[in-house]
Amino acid sequence: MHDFSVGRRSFFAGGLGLVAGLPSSGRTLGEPRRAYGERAPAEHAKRFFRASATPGTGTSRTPLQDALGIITPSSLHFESHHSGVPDLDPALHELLVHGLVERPIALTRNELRRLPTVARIHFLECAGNSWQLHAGKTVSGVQESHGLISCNEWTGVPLGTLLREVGLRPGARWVVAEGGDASRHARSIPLAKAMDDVLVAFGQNGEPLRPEQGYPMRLLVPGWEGNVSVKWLRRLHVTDAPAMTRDEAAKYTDLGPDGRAQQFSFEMEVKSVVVSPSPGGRLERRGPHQVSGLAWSGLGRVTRVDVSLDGGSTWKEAALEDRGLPKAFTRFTLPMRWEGEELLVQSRAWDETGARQPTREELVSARGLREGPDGFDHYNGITGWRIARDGTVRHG
Ligand SMILES: Nc1nc2c(c(=O)[nH]1)N[C@H]1C(S)=C(S)[C@@H](COP(=O)(O)O)O[C@H]1N2
Ligand SMILES: [Mo]
Repeated sequence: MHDFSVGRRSFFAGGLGLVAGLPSSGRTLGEPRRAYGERAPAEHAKRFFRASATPGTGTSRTPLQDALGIITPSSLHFESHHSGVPDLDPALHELLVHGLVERPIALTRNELRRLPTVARIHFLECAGNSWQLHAGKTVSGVQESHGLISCNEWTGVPLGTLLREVGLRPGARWVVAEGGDASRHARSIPLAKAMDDVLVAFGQNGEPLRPEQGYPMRLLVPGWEGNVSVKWLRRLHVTDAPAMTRDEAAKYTDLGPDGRAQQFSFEMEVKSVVVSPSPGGRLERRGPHQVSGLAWSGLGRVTRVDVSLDGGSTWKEAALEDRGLPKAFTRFTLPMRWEGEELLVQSRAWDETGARQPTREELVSARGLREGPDGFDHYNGITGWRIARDGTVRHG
């Protein structure tokens, strides 16, 4: 049983250096103004990816270990591209809305912006995020195991508004969204979701989408596997049935233990991870520390997060920096003290549907275990980081 109590000892007990007057700072003229800002030169957080023969294809991961708050900077939003980032001219690129609609239409980004817009904070998570943990692999850190997720403020037109504007014809049941990249990436979305909270987004964190996030417009399908949020959106085809595209037939169909595949598993279920401390970081000194992490659920709000320091024997409820945002990051924190002992730090989350984040054992017994990355989508199990006596942090 671990003693979580921080007691009355101050975070600064033991002294963090004696005060010897004001730190030195120059009195020379500072740097000039800038038309477009840059971060401080001493800050180096960056996306991670391995070099490959086709650099446009593949993923890059968000450095969650460096994340502050719940918003991922646009420049650090993870990427997943099937055929690179297309160079689309916003004046020429059009979104075609057709099929079972009364008034087919083609819209540029600026024409789309004439419709009423909303701004919403949502996470976006690739279905493959954390597959290594399902497979039982040891990871270098939270960027490798969880970095295929980011959380941004997205500005756009609700897809329901756009569909009402063009008018649905009888029999309309699905919306097939197609991207303007070379792969013509396409996914089918049931009409109920399309009319609920899907956005045709053109804004990200207060400015136009970054090219890698789908400029000039993309779908943002809150809470669902990232693959459905079609980037560089060029076509919305309203149909009576799913299109059975490559990415919903050959891919993104979860295999069960009996080898049969589930056709659609859209929702990203409740999940959490400790980002501090996490591998690569280190507890520098004994005494009070803070455990901090991120929790999310594709089914709504996170209602509770527990933290364990002893590998799951005892748990304590963490504080939520809760802004009540559904399908968004929730930051959790818990004070702890460390006196040089070995710890195994874990978190587990609940969402408003009552679902609890499962253990790996629960997931493996429900879904089975296969070799290789295929078949390991939608892993949301509990993760643990080990703290060694010297304060270093590692996985496994
Ligand atoms: N047109 C298009 N849309 C796409 C993709 C793509 O390759 N092409 N990748 C999908 C996948 S697999 C994911 S996880 C998300 C990632 O979005 P992001 O790159 O903005 O993080 O976009 C989805 N939308
Ligand atoms: Mo993805």
